[in-house]
Amino acid sequence: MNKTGRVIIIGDIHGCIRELDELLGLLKIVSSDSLYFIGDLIDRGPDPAAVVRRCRQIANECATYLILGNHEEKFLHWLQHCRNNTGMESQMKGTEEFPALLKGLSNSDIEFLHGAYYSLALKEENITLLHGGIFLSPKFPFPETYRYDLHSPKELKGLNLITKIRYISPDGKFVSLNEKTPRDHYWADLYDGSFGHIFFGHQAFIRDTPKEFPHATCLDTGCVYGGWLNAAVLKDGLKTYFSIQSKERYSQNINIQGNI
Ligand SMILES: [Mn+2]
Repeated sequence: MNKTGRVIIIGDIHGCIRELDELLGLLKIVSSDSLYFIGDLIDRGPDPAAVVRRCRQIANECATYLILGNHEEKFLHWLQHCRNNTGMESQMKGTEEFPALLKGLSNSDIEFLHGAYYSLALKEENITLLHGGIFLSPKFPFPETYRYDLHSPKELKGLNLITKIRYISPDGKFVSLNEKTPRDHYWADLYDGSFGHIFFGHQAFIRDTPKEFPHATCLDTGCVYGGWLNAAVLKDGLKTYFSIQSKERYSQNINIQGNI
């Protein structure tokens, strides 16, 4: 972590390369910056391979970190099955785009994805970065810093929920999207700040600025759904947002929160 540079956190890109390039142009990245992509670089949008390549290439310009999104997690899981000839990849749902994506990625791009973090704690800033959300249950692993390729499957047990959490039941359990009831709460409404301020993505809030919660900020402003691509820039205790409007609605979605 560079004390003098900016901390820049970029929301869910989902293959929107034109908007990403525009945002990077606006940000004018310099070598003292630290850049964090909050996950879901791929799927749904026009050119996911180009987005992975750009994120990997920009690591030559400044310190760059990728937070693992549920879409990257699924892609790496799928790839593991393909490489190990298990035949299981054909049974995985939501993998239609992966063969074409794989063709567009270099070994360095795939290595970049493997180096992603389930969660990343920036102690000096008192913030934690993750893609989906967390439980407040004591059973849930403390979301400090977990890198995808540096932990055993056992250590990572339960961590994969970090990429997927949206709703939590009244008794503190993960609720999948199609099982949500009015009694369940969005995790960020309940989060008490115990792990510092959390920057996250995953849930598209279609609006021109990130959605703020008492102790968390959602940077997914639905670029791929015709919304915006946002970056939060932290410097000297101040937070500024940089925003690019999507050029078109690339994907339809059943789970948009609307203008709230
Ligand atoms: Mn996601």
